[in-house]
Amino acid sequence: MARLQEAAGPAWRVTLHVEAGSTNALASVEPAAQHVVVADHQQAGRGRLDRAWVTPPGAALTFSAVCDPGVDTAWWPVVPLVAGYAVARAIGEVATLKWPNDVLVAGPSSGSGHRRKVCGILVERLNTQPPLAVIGIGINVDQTDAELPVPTATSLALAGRPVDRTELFGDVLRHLRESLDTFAASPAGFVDHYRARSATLGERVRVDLPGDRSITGRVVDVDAHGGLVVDTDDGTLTLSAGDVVHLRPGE
Ligand code: BT5
Repeated sequence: MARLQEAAGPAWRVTLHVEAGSTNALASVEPAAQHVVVADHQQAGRGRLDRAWVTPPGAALTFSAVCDPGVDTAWWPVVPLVAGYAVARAIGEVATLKWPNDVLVAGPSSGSGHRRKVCGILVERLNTQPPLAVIGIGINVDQTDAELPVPTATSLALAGRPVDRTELFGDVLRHLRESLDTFAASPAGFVDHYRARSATLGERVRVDLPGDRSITGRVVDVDAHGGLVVDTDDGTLTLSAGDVVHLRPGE
């Protein structure tokens, strides 16, 4: 525990749980800005839309950082992108972002450049005064192939990037604080940083939308409010939510 607090630095107050249901749920109970709840083993991790985030004991980094983004409500949709960007920076050049905030790295057997998800992020907004963001971050660090829940996942170890979990934790928090500060200083300008890390810009994609609809097209932009701009046969659409699948040639 002392190592975790030391890695986080004085800007954050860290609470460690050996086992927890969901760190996002725990962090929301008595929310306080700059508090980080960490689980060594998260047993009921939450994804978006009631999906599960599944990690074995001791192999992943699962935590939730509570913060006040310090921006007008209109800019809150960008907060998840800021978090994804911060994690990608902490992991290094090999990491790119699938819109809005999945962090991808090359898979274990992917000379072809096929990339897999190494980190998922769930941002929830609390109606406190001021409103606080609970930024839940799950990073696959040491998992073996057999320990990954889905074929689209990989871990840093499998991608040839072994890293100490505690060091990575400190790096992510440092980048998170830095990226949130950059964002708060100029919310409209943040997306320029994000675009440079995007694996989705320029790609042909299918986007599965809430409510069983999907669209296909080419991604032409991520706008200043974090929206995905897609050219489709029926015109240009700007999406604020959805699951993106990068299509391969011919798909
Ligand atoms: C996410 O949702 O990617 C957000 C995940 C956030 C997890 C963190 S861990 C700390 C904090 N506390 C929580 O309770 N949650 C946060 P989504 O985009 O909906 O992706 C979920 C989907 O990713 C699942 O339906 C699986 O297909 C896949 N998945 C589940 N576990 C995974 C893993 N360990 N690695 C990669 N993919 C996974």
